Amino acid sequence: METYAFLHFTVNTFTDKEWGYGDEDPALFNPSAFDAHAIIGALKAGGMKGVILTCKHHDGFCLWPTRTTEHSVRKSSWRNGKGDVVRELTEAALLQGLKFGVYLSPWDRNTPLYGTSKYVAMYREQLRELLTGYGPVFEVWHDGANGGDGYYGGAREKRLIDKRTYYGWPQTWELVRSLQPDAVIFSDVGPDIRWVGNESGIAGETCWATYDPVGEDGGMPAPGFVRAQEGETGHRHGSRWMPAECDVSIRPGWFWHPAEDARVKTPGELIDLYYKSTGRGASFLLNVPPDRRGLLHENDVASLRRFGDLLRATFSENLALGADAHTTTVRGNDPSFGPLNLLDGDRYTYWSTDDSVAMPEVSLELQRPVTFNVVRLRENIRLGQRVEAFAVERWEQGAWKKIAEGTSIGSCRLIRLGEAVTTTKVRLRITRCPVCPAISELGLYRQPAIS
Ligand code: FUL
Ligand code: CA
Repeated sequence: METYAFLHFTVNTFTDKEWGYGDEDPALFNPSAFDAHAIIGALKAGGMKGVILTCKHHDGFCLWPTRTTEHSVRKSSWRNGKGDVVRELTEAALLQGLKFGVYLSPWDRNTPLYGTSKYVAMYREQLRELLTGYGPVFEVWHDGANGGDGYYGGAREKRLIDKRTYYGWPQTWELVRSLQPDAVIFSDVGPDIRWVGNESGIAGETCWATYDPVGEDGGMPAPGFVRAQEGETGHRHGSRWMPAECDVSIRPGWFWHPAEDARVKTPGELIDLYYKSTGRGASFLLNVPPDRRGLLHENDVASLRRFGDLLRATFSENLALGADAHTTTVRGNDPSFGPLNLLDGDRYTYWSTDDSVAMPEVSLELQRPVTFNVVRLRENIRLGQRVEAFAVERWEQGAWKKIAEGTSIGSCRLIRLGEAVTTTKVRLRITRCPVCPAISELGLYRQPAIS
């Protein structure tokens, strides 16, 4: 999906905190003008294809009227205790064509049950409510944070759990599978997609979808207990398919704080992050926190919109369209593996070669001189990540001249050139690949100036 949004919203929005202790009065949650349609509309203008909501953050307050605890919107003053943030957001998302995802914090600083097996049952029941009551869910997000200290029904103490065994993750994942088989499950250890290992929104310059998470002590890993840095690049010969997701906030904090209204990332900074996440084959999960009105702040909305406009302006036209494509070799001389598949806008039709040819070249002869500053490459990701190194060249004064080189491609590799180049021919050389490549796009684009 490449780009989707996070919404961090709960009692913290009203207490100006990042982590609530769990003793917050539910009445605090009282957005004055909550408007799910406005929030979803602003995310859509920013090019977001889905939205993941903190249905419950570490403080334990539930944004939907759960049957599992009293600590929810039902006890709040918002909509006289009859409101349901999850309901309103899922309906607005459905209407505007965004997918919906669930963040449900495994750590719960409110419930007295935390630390016992009864809490694990409660957590699963909360998941069951969210995964059965609100339509399709595209992603389930399991955080790794467990700080220990909390309210815990009044005990106000430190409770430590064994991150590897307490939650019984395999069983919880089975539950998600049975209720929402199409949802991808996120955590530090997958099983479907992995944390990239930082909260700056940046994947490794080389980034593999394959990965074998390792525990902090070199042994068994668990959410909140991994050698996180290895998530940035993944492992070339990893045994599991677990692409990276890059989460980052549009502001310094995850929740809205009045003091950060002037510290919203600029469209240029967002574009930069897009190239360093989506452009390295990972996905970009951008947090935009609603304020006390229950709306996205004007500064965030403006930045998002400009970001979305820039992406649309850049990628709406592949300047290589209409080019003649030449290659020394096509798999089985079969046109269905021919190089025009690079230009058809379909990320699963691809150019490939015979099994014996792993490092081929393809050149595009453009109909007229074309000026571009972005190159987009894609592999047919259904056939795995094959390429380990490539070079892009342009034709200049009767010779090929290298303009870029890189390593992994994956589902999307974006190359930004320092300055725009104008040429009539472009060549892609696969310079390291253990098997025949399966390339589905070679696109040339022009990004307009940012301001
Ligand atoms: C972290 C949490 O502790 C933060 O509050 C936030 O939700 C972030 C996305 O994940 O682990
Ligand atoms: Ca294609």
